[in-house]
Amino acid sequence: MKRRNFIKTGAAATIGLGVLGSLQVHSIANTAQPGAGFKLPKLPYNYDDLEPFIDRVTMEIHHSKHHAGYVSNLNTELAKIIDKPGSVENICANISKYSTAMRNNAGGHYNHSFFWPLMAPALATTMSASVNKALTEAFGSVEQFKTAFRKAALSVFGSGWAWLIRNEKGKLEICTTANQDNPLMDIAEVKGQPIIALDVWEHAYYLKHQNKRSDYIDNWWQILNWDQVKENLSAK
Ligand code: MN3
Repeated sequence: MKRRNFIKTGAAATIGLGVLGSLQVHSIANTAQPGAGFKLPKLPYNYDDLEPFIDRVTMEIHHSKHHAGYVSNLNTELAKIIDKPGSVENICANISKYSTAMRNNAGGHYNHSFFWPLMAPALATTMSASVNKALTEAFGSVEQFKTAFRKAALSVFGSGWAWLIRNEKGKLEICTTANQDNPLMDIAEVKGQPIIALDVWEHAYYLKHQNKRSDYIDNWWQILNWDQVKENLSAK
């Protein structure tokens, strides 16, 4: 193989190799394509596959406009700095060093990349015994977990996210973040490894549910991808 071809192939093979759970990390530092930047990940389903719980138009705008916007703005911010920080997780872990625009857009890219695979067509997956056991041990029962998660998601004032994380002590914990912050960020009040994430920005539900965030949350359990939860739980 000619050297030039080898470099090209090597770069292509490296993109997407950084994996956290099922999150594909498109790391600038790891690509041999200067300026290639982060890319909008494809959804693992069609825009209308989550109907009737999340409508097609909401999914299309959310992915192709909102998430795409975070990716584009993140690449603009990265172009301004000389030392390329690598993966989006690495940017988040050191977010206090960067601009507010980096914080909003690196968070936006990570959070949505993590969120999309956590959904699947209704009843496509069921909760495994191991997930049931982990949630029951941490929260008393699966129902108590859902109640606590719902309460947390409803408590977010304005825009933000609700999370189930494995915290720094290794325990499962529910927390929330404002705007596009996340628990990977060094500035986060509660830090840990995300396992479940729920976007409670109005752009995630307003067309269908208007102001009724509680309806959106209650519907969301129907399309939660329990296989992905299991994978995230077992990720080290
Ligand atoms: Mn969103």
